[in-house]
Amino acid sequence: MSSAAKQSHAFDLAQVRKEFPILDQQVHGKPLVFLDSAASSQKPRAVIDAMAEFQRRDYANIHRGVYQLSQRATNAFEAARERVRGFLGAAETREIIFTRGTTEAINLVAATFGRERVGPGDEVLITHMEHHSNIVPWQMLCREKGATLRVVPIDDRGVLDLEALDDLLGARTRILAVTHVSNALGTVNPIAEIVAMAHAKGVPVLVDGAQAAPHMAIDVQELGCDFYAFSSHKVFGPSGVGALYGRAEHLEAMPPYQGGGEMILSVTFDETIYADIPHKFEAGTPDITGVVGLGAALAWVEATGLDAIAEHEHALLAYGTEALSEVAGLRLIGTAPHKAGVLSFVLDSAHAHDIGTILDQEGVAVRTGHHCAQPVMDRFSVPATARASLAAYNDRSDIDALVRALHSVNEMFA
Ligand code: 7TS
Repeated sequence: MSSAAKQSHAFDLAQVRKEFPILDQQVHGKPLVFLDSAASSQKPRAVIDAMAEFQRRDYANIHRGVYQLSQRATNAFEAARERVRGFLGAAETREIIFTRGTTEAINLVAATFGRERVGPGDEVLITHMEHHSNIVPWQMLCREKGATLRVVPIDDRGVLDLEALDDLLGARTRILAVTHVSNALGTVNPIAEIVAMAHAKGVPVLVDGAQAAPHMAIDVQELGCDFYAFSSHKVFGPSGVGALYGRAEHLEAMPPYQGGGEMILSVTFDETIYADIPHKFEAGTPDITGVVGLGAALAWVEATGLDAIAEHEHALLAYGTEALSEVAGLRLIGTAPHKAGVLSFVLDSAHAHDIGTILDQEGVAVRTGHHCAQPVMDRFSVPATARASLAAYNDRSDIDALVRALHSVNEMFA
């Protein structure tokens, strides 16, 4: 079988596109070309329907009622936790904590694990390509504790300097927080190798998986990391929910993040006994329907096949990289040899915001700005970039539309 035939058997792009009803519309009289999935992905019918059905038939608060509906809702919620476990390759379901998303997951670790571990004179290590979500919580912790935030440099392609990383992992390093995939550059970091380097020096590792989860198969046991965070809304699920994986031995030793209902075994005015993990970290009524939606999204991803998605996106990234090289005055920001589906660029002729506005008139949705990664913009001495980001449902015609629209930007500003 030819590789093309093999791919079409494994991954039916036309069918995938059909499963996303939002894609079938016009904006400004032009067919919608959605190239902003790194900000948030669109939702397949399976997710939209699962959430609607759940609310129509099974909705109730969880972990408390003895009645049918509450039990059904609890079962659906806990089934989603088991699905997240499988998705991440975690050993145990109790290692999965539901959060509001990646941002809250990182804040949770900084405020509990971090606060207990980091003291005056200690160091927290991050990299120059982090999203603000994986910078600011650590900066806040360092301020509070009189600790120092150290930053691993990146080169002109946006590749992490692993030698510098090794040098920066020192006797005072208490945690390393690193992104799996950069949202602004697309760089895929060699997480297993990085974790091995950190662990050799006794440093635990948190991985920000927000941009990896939609694009590649993840196995936290193979990666060896201590924590792994991702957001539902970037992996075809609803916004407002996400998950944190943490090794059971860490989670058990960590103090709770927030206090309230759900996270206790018993409460008196003198003393509270906390619930076991994962519930210890899930105070208050969660986004129940959102979690059910996340479960449906991961089921969709698994049925579609992450390896097939990755292969499709990789081919599309290569096609897009080649096609953009033909646009006059375009410079790609982020040219690492190992990249996920992000095409960040600047044009000589126009500012990123003008590019975004003109592309929108052509029906092409891209994000422009600093992408919540201002240190990356500083590193490349640009105020902002335009970023086209790919998902399973994009095809070559989307790239062609982008390139056509960029030619019209050039003509307009010539
Ligand atoms: N980490 C990375 C690498 C991200 O790309 C994002 C969101 C976050 C963390 C935060 O995720 P949240 O779901 O908690 O908000 N990135 C982007 C983006 O690139 N454009 O909009 C949001």
